Amino acid sequence: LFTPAAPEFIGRHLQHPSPEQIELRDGLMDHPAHVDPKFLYDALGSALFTAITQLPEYYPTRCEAEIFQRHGADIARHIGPVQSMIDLGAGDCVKAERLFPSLRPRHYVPIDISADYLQSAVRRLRLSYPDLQITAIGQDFTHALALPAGIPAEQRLFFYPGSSIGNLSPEDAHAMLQRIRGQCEGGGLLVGVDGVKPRQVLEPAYDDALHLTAAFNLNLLRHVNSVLGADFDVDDWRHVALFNSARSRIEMHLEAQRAVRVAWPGGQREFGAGERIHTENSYKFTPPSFAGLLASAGYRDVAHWSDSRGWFSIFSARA
Ligand code: AVI
Repeated sequence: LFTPAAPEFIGRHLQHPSPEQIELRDGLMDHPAHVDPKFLYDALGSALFTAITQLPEYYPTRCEAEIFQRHGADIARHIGPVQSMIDLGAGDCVKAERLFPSLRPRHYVPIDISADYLQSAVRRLRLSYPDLQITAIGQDFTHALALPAGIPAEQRLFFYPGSSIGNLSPEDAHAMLQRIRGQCEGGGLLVGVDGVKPRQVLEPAYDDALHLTAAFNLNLLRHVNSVLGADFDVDDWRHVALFNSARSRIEMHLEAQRAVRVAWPGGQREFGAGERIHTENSYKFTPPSFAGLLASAGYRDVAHWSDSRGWFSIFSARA
């Protein structure tokens, strides 16, 4: 049954749709439907992602921590002195914090689309590091990167951990790397990259036994409901994660468990049973393929370190 939203809600959403509402509406009407993975990260989504990083199946976070633990001194040597550390997708800021003792930045600039979540992390950091200058920015940096003035480019180290670069299409990843380079010429980039590995390892990492990743993916529908005024019922959908080896990426989808009609102010769509909404890609790279991407985006002096199983790598490069 189609229940229209309250008139004032329709008015607010229809007369002046925000860019986010237009993006969502267009993605939902596409064939196949898609929603940008940034909509995974409302406050609950960010908390669910933090929980995912503690799952036994989700290896990237532990592999990355192992690399910093085993090779931190080497990595710090390769980077050289750091004045300002700009943390892209900082989340709870814990990854950057682990590097403070070896990199010793004077200024920390965490950037995250989930501004509320970032604020609470920064409150905690300010207590622990009273001498560290912190400038927190709530921003979707995937299309544009606006930084506070007064930090010379050559003093900037961009920190992009966790293989978040893999959530971008190859074209967007290349553009993003170029954009970062444009902001730190003479400075550097430290980026975490997930490796290609057997499906038996990859798929459980994105479809865990506790169903936390399923909750993370399904929560996107609630976020879409609140941004677009849509009426998705989470119970109508199920989480699907699969490794597409031809494209070297994990794909996450939400699959309709039955025929459903979803409405939002000014629009609606019917989904057949089994029809999917594509919600995320997570690209996996071989070390040479990522080194090639960095070189094509203009970086030099590229070095990388991997964990003991060779599952994950940290790349350091000069801009
Ligand atoms: C944030 N990003 C690197 C995660 C990944 O592994 O692609 C997002 C994620 N999706 C499902 N689990 C984790």
